[in-house]
Amino acid sequence: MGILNITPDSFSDGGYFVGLDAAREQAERMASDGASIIDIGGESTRPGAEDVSESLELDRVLPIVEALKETTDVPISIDTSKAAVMREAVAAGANMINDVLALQAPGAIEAATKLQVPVCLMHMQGHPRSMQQAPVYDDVTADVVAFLGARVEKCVEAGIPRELIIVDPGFGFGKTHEHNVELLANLRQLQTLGFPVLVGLSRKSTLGQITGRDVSDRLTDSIAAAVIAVLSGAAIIRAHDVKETVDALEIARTVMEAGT
Ligand code: YH5
Repeated sequence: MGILNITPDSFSDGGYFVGLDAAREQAERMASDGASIIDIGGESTRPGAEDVSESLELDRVLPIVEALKETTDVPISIDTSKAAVMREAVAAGANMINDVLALQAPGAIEAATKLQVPVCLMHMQGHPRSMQQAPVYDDVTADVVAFLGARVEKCVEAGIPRELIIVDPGFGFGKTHEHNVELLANLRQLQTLGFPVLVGLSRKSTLGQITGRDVSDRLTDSIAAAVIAVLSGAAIIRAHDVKETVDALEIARTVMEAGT
């Protein structure tokens, strides 16, 4: 899953403009580098981020979905927690929902049930604005597994087919560095849920805390984490650097498939 960076530029009339040509170019590159999914969004879910209004999120994201549908056949994932954005983005051609709130926002579970597209349910402790202040767990892996298991059951009860559900431990979302490392070490336990596991560690601070690298210099860190995740059973890797990640994961896949 390639992460599409949408860079909002302010427009002279005070309106809002997103670099559509840059988005198209980025998407084309990710497609030719071997991405299976392109994820749109993300900025609003970074630690400390402020809430974005529904209309602003729609204004930002819909033109990009429309532009990418003209540009590439690679499935598009929409990174949102808002029911209206899910509906409009899928109407515009998005193929998947990536929700860091695991469909807990008002109307989200109903929207996703109606849309019948794959949905990634992510674990987060707390709220993006405050989640990194003092996250506490008794057993982080057990807590994440229990939360995701409960959300999965809610979704299935609501009418989302099991076949459409993906789970994600939510690295960096309400977790200390130690929690993140423990979760990655225990990633295999997420497979007991019986769903594909998505992992997003690309360029995250927890990697920088190990290597001391700045966010602009975490490619090697991210590749190492992606390989560990796949060897621990992850099915989907969310990554900024698609070409390098795809190469590394081809090595991992080849070796995994050669085991006797
Ligand atoms: C995720 O893990 N993450 S947005 C801080 C960084 C680098 C990257 C300081 N959306 C996930 O990518 N969706 C985000 O460096 C996600 N799983 C899923 N499913 C945060 C992000 C980032 C934050």
